[in-house]
Amino acid sequence: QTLERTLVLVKPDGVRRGLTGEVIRRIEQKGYTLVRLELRDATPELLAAHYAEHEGKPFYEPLVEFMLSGPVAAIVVEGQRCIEGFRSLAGATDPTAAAPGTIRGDLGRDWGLAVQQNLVHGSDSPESAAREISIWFPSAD
Ligand code: DAT
Ligand code: MG
Repeated sequence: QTLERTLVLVKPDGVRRGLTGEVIRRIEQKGYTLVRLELRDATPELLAAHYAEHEGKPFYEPLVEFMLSGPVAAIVVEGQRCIEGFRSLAGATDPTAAAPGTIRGDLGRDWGLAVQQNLVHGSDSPESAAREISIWFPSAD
């Protein structure tokens, strides 16, 4: 048994399109628990910390700009192997490549939009999860 916590963000495109509930439904249907849930306006400081690994990449500035374009739903999810598990629920980074049955595959839209508009973020390792949860929820226990 590996009880884990992961940080999920419903990105501004997901919140704008009214898909927050659908993402949460899929998380809960999988059997995971919501530990924290908050609608949040990100800040440049928060995003610089969150996306530190991507700083300097060509998509970094547009990504941060997009993440500032509206509120995000920040969620701490708990469950058995939920870090890898939520990544499976989310699907491939590029929504046009994401498999049917996944959040990005089912709900992603190809409007010639950049890859950053892919509805959700999920931590990619136990180290990332701990780091990201402490960034978004500094008081999390
Ligand atoms: P993921 O969100 O699947 O973990 P990532 O950590 O590699 O993907 O990248 C973070 C976000 O940056 C991703 O959700 C969308 C954006 N992104 C990644 N690669 C990109 C690319 N080649 N062009 C545009 N945006 C990209
Ligand atoms: Mg990532």
